[in-house]
Amino acid sequence: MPISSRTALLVIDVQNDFIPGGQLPVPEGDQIVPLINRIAGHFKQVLIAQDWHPKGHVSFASSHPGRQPFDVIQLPYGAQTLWPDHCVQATPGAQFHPELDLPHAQLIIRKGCNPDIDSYSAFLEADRRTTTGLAGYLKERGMDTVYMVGLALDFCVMFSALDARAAGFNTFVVLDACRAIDLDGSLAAAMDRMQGAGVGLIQSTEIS
Ligand code: VGL
Ligand code: ZN
Repeated sequence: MPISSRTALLVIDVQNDFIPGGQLPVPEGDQIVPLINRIAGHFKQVLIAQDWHPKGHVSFASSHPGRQPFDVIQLPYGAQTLWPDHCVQATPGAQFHPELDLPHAQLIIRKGCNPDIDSYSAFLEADRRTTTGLAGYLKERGMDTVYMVGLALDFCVMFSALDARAAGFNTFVVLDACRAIDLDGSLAAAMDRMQGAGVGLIQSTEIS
C-alpha cells in the first residue's frame, strides 16, 4: 500500500520503561525500534505518543496500599489494572528509546498526565470523556488514515486504534512493529477487538 498525503504514522510509547530493563518491560520491546525507524521513512506525517504520568499516579500499585502490580481495582471510571511505577514525568524511564530516530516527527502527544485518570489511548482518557485533542489535530491537518506502531499492542496500541476508528479514521496496526504485554489473554482479546472494529491488521512488508 503506498502512503497517501492524508495518512499519518502514530508511534506509541517507545519509552525506556517499556523496554527490557525498564519498570514495565514489554518482551522484545527493543526489537521493533529499527523497524519503526525504517517504516517512518515512508510517512510525511509522523506523530509520537508518550506515556507521561505524574508521581503517585492512580494507575500505580504503589498509590494503593496493600495492592500489587497487575491487580485490577475499580475506579470511578471502571476497572483499572495497577502497574509498577512507570513513565514518571521527566525521569529517564519516560524518555524515548535512545535509538528511536524520528527527526521529521511533528507532534509529541503526552498522555496519562491527569493524576486521577489513566490513558492508554492517545485519543481518549480512561474516563472515555476527556479527549487529548489528537483527533482534532489530525482532522485539521486533513488526515483521514492513521497507521500505528509501538508498545504495547494489547494496551496503548489497541485502545488508540479503537479510538481512531471510532473517530472516523481508516486505521491500520502494523503488527510486526508492535509487541504485547500479554496479561491474562490480553493479546488474543486485543486482536479480536481490533478486528471486530474494522482496524486493519497488517505487516510492515505491506507498506511501500
Ligand atoms: C501502557 C500500561 C500502562 C502502554 C501504558 O503503553 O501500553 N501500558 N501504561
Ligand atoms: Zn502508563
